[in-house]
Amino acid sequence: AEEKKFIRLDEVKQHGKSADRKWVIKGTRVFDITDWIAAHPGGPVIIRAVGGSIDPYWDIFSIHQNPDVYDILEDYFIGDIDPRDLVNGAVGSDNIEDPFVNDPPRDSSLIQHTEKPCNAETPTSLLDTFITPNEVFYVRNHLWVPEVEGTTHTLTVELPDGNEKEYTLAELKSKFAPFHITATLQCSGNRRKHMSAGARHAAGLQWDIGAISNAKWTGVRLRDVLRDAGVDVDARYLEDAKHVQFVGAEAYGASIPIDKALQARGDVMLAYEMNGRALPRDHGYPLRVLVPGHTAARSVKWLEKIILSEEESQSQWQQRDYKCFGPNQTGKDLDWSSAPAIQETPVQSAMTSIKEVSPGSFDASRELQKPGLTEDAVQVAGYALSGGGREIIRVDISADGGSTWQQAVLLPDEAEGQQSWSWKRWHAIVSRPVVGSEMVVKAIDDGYNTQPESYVGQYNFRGNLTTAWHRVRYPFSE
Ligand code: MTE
Ligand code: MO
Repeated sequence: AEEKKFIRLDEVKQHGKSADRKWVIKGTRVFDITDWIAAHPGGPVIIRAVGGSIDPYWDIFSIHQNPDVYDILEDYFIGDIDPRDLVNGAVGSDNIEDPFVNDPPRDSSLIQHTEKPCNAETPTSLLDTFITPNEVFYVRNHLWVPEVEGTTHTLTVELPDGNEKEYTLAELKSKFAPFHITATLQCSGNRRKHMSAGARHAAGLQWDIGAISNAKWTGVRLRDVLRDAGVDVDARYLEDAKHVQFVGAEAYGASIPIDKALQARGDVMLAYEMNGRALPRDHGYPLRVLVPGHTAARSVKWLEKIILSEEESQSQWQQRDYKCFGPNQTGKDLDWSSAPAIQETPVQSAMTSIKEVSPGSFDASRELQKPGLTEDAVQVAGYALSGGGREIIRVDISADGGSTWQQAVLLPDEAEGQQSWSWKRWHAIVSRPVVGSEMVVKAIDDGYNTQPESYVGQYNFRGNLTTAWHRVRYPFSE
């Protein structure tokens, strides 16, 4: 029998990212993966783990929990961790690097669904301003927050012919005209909790109504940068360039169709400021894409590379997670390629505040006052949004579960941008519902698209794009 080789932890640590030979630990076993790194399907992100344990990374990238992947690793086995370095038969947790150690601190008013990675929604009480302050803007991270240097950061643009062009952040700022827009970002999973409750359990984070926020963004036009990099942005047809892929510094990636990227009125931005300040680390410092009118998954943070290609991004976030199937189609034996990735989003609305008011006691603005109101009433407010730059033209409110309706007042917020990229806030005063009845909201956009009535018909097993009528039962405090 072959003699067992034991390796000390300190020796593994010396085989980190600057070493010639790069080692990783899986469980208590050591592998020299140097010759395999270039073939890693996930790209150079694997460098992050060398010199230590890959277990915390494999927990995040669950795609690795698969016999084929274990087989690949087996070819590179070089020995076991020396028993003197084991605690109860395992590598002690203080020797396993936490990928999230360098994440930034977060505002305590955010509602955290998971801490590592950070997934936190804006509390309902803070969803009622047109602009969401940076500190309480919802956070949706699939991985850790990468440490990116603002002063030395460069963006690489790869053209279909393989040529590359590089821009430092400073070059982007000085070479191209800055512009700004207000735009809402909404996660595809916003309101998933309602779908789980109203139909059946949908897989994923159980967001309430706060995986959505609105900000004023400053940056340069993707269209201008692509033109400078050599793309014929006015061509009617571009050979080999059907999609624009975005790669984040921590390994996240997604893409959008070339038409959206090049549209003169599409306002796709490489953003470096959010509400007048440098992007916070959680929101992509120092550079992110902002794809207004599309699901927020395409607005890649910590933007490092742009690739023009025939194909969409091959990331799991383009190929799998952010797609919708029929209510009867479930994860087993599903042909993921049969559904397109979510891009533009449907009509959405939600109630963010419901207050009981008595005649004469309104704190609402004057346009909301109903002269002659003599009964107790309810003042309700919320947001409404459509995708693709379509504008919300009407919001309907019902105080009796959807039998009778009235129109809310749309607030005159100053949205900026060439199309409608921001949520509309609305207010209404309605009669007080009878006990046990539901307040309901639905919105309509300028294509007369509206929201479905029921979660059951809208159900999809990943719980994406939950937009069925938002309902709240009276009395409101549960
Ligand atoms: N970009 C990177 N690099 N990594 C990510 O995890 N998450 C995406 C998108 N861009 C993500 C990303 C998703 S799913 C959403 S909803 C938005 O970022 C969230 O943006 P925010 O955290 O600034 O609100
Ligand atoms: Mo998302």
